[in-house]
Amino acid sequence: MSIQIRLHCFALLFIFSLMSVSLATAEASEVSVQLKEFQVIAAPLTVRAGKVRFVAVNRGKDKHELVVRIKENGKYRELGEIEPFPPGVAKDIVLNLSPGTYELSCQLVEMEKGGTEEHYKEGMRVEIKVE
Ligand SMILES: [Cu+2]
Repeated sequence: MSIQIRLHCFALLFIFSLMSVSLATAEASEVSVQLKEFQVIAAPLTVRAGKVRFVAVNRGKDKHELVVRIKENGKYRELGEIEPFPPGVAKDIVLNLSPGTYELSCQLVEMEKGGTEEHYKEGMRVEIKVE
């Protein structure tokens, strides 16, 4: 292979890699999710179907997690999860979602003096729509 052809190959590879990066970024919708005691705040609340990146930030004082579930016939089915992570940290998960109603929640249960504290029951959940 001549040097010139090799250079062309590198240039093409470079262009293709740039194209795939920009396509991947363009495809995914992004939902920002704030977790705190005891609330899940998501924005936007409606996204288009396809790849959705959930960027979760723990703005609380305790560890929280993010569980993504789809609502089917009144029941929830889990699709993905970001394991519990500490305050001040951001984590993300990308899921391929079809149209429907989804729930973002924290399902942590903490042992407290005199009982348990269930983050979900305390209000750590929000529904979003995928269209
Ligand atoms: Cu929590």
